[in-house]
Amino acid sequence: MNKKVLEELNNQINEELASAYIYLSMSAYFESLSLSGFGHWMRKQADEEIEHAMKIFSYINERGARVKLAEIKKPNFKWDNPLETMKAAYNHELHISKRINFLVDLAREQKDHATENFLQWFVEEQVEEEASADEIVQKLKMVGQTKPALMVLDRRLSKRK
Ligand code: OFO
Repeated sequence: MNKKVLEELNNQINEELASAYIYLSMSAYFESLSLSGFGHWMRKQADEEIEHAMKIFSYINERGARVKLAEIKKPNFKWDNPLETMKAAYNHELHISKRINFLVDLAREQKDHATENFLQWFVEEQVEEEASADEIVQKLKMVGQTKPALMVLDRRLSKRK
């Protein structure tokens, strides 16, 4: 496997695990506000991020290359309010989308067609990742300081499978 592509795929494992860490921290923050529906949603999000990391982990192994794990960056501990937390989640997904696009460009440049093809799943997934975080940001903007509406949204988020 091309050296640069391998290095960046390994970096992406780290990015995905760091995403899981960020969302777990957000989950704990929401739990501390007694917003357990939001907390649940974030835990599910963290589970998905670990799946993303493991997809790349398996792919590298399948290609006969070597997975190299690195330190995971400490996530933020506190946010100002639910809206700011969800905005941070949305911005984080924009960052991850940029990373995926960069990886696709790199695979293309290095003529690694298998990796370019493998990454298409992530390209699609990022559309969904951005949309689901943004949807909650928009709803929180509508809810504003209205507590009952926030509780309704919290209940809705608790249903995430
Ligand atoms: Fe792995 O998509 Fe979110 O970060």
